[in-house]
Amino acid sequence: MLTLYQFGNSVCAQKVRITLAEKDLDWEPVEVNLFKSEQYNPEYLKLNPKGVVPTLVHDGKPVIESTLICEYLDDVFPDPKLTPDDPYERSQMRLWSKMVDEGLHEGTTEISFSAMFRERMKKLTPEQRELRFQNIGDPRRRARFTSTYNDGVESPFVLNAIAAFEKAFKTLEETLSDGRDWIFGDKYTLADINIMPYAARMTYLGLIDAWTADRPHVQAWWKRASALPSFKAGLSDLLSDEEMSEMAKHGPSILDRVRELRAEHVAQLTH
Ligand SMILES: N[C@@H](CCC(=O)N[C@@H](CS)C(=O)NCC(=O)O)C(=O)O
Repeated sequence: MLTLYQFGNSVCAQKVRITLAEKDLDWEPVEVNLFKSEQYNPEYLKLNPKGVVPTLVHDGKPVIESTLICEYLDDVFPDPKLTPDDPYERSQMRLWSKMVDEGLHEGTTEISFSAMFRERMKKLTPEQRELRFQNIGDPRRRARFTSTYNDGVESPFVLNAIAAFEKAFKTLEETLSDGRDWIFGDKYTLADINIMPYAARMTYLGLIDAWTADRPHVQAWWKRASALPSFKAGLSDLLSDEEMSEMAKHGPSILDRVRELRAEHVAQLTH
C-alpha cells in the first residue's frame, strides 16, 4: 500500500505524483495543510523530521525527499523504467536532480512566496504566521521565509531564485540543442520529470517567458512535457480553479521586476 502525504499545489509532491501516474500505481493521499502548520504535528514529524511534504509511506515504511521518493518508486516498480540503464548516464541524471535540490526548488519557493503565498500569509493571524516561520530547527529556512514575506521580490533570495532558473533553463536549452526530445534522448526520465513542476509553476505564475522567450528548445520540450498524460494526471488535472487563479492573479505583479533582475544577472555572467 502506498500513501502520499502532500499539500495541494506543492511542487515536490507534484513530481512524485507524475512518477506514480507513469507507473499507473494506486495510492492514497493524506493532506498536510502547510498553512495550518500541520507539518509540525508530532505524528507527522515522526515520519518526516524535516517537517515538509511530501512523504511516501510504502507498506508502513516512510520515504522522504521527493528526489529519493521518485528513485525509490523506480527501483520498486520498474515498469516503465524512468532511469537510464547505463550507470554513467544514471550519474548524469542525478546532476539534474541535484540542480533542483540545490537551487531550483528553493528558488521556486522564494518566487512563489514573494508573488503569491505572501498574500496568503498576510491573512494569517500573527501567531499562525510566527508558527509557519519557525520551520522547526532550521534557521536558514526561517530567514528565507521571513525575507520573502517582508521584502517580496526585492528579497536577495529572489535573486538567487532567478539565477537558479537561468542556470536550469540555459543547461536545458544546451542539452536539447542537438534536436533530442528529452534530456537523455528519445525517452523521458526522472531528469525531465524533476524539472516539470518547476516549469509548470513558472508558467502558471505567468513568469516563464522571462527565461524561455529566447530558448526554442526549452519551449518545445515544455510543450511535449505538459502534454504527457502523467503530467496531467499528477499535476495539472489536480490543481483547483482557485489555485490556478491565485497563480494567474499574483504572478504577473512581479514579472517586470523579475525580467529586470534576470537581465542584470545575465549581464554579469562570464560563462
Ligand atoms: N527537498 C525536499 C523539499 C521539501 C519542501 O520544501 N517541501 C515544501 C513544499 S513544496 C514544504 O513542505 N514546506 C514546508 C513549509 O512551507 O512550511 C523534497 O524535495 O522533498
